[in-house]
Amino acid sequence: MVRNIALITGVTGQDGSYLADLLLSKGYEVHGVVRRSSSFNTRRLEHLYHDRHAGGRPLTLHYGDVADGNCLARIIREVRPTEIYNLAAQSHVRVSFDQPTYTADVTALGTLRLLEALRDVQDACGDTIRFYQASSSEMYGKVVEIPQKETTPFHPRSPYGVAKTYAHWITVNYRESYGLHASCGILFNHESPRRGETFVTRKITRAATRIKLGLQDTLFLGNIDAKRDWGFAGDYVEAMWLMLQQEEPDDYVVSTDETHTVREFCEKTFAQVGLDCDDFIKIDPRYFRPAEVDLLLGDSTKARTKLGWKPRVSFNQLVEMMVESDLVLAEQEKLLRGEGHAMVLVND
Ligand code: NAP
Ligand code: G4F
Repeated sequence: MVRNIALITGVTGQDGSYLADLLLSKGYEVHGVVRRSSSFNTRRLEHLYHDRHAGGRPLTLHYGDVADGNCLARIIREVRPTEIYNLAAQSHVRVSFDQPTYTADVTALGTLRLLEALRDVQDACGDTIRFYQASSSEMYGKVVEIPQKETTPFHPRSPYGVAKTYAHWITVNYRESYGLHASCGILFNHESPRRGETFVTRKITRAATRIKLGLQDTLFLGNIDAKRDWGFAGDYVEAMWLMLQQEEPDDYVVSTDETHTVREFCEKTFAQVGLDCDDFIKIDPRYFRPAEVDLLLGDSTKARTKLGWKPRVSFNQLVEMMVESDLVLAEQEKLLRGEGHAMVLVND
């Protein structure tokens, strides 16, 4: 019988939760690494917990951290996965300027620790474990070519971009040195209703919906001229899985091949709730970065032809989906406020 056992680091994040949904729906036994936290950090997985009680397949969580190589080896030995998806990272670009050493330790060296643990267990147990690395379009940084494809040279512009470039190359190096089935997905920005609230798209959809319901009056932003190639996270996790189903490991760009400014994202979002964004946006220098990535635009021809992958959700549909979901949250917040409950608001 074919064993399909996946281990996901970063399972509590946006992509980890969509990937867990996808793999469970495909009949995988799914395990996730979760960091110990003083408060719950499994919010994005709650629906799976409820599914489990309704007879769905189980998701098993293991305490661990990519800063701790010993625990990674122990988890891999216990789980004996057939596929590992490395999604764990300090993934916020602005924060990486404030915490460069920590970002390097988790995002760059965390990948090396995981590859070393995989190699040790693979050698000791004779298993073959396929490996996925979450590489990023942020590695292109100050782009030398438009659009960016697999062969475009990297020029990272942030400690995060530099850390991801290390993680990318160490994965390629382990593939070439030790014959690992290790693939890197160079994913362009992807968003969803589960996106962290301090990334720009979610910050905008949260603010517009809260402004609409009278819960907020201003949206403070940084560089609204930056251009990004934004897709839907649910589509992108499918590309991750497809990469590990190929006979040969390889690296792939995953993108929509369309680019939009942050301003356009604001205009569409506010228009959807019947407002004009110019009435509410204030530019705050706090949100500018010491070095910016001005333009990202992918060329995903290789993923489309070799993997048979394509994005299903358009830019407009993505905005609509996020606004709809955040409207519900804003309505709930308003209701709670009416009942005298306080809420902590995030606007970073
Ligand atoms: P995310 O929502 O920020 O999730 C990051 C995950 O990593 C969370 O589960 C987080 O745990 C976990 N994590 C952080 N530090 C860790 C550590 N020391 N040990 C173990 N786990 C740790 O990011 P995402 O948007 O899902 O992205 C997934 C991956 O793809 C990341 O590696 C990101 O850098 C990369 N990527 C993302 C995009 C994008 O546009 N979303 C594009 C390209 C590449 P907590 O929940 O406890 O914080
Ligand atoms: O949403 P962002 O923070 O995403 P960014 O920096 O592109 O990084 C994301 O995508 C990468 C893939 O290229 C991932 F690897 C990474 O993990 C992360 O998921 O910012 C997008 C743009 C930037 O140009 C930023 O300067 O929006 C601009 N921006 C303008 N005002 C802002 C804000 N970004 C944030 N977070 N907050 C603002 O107030």
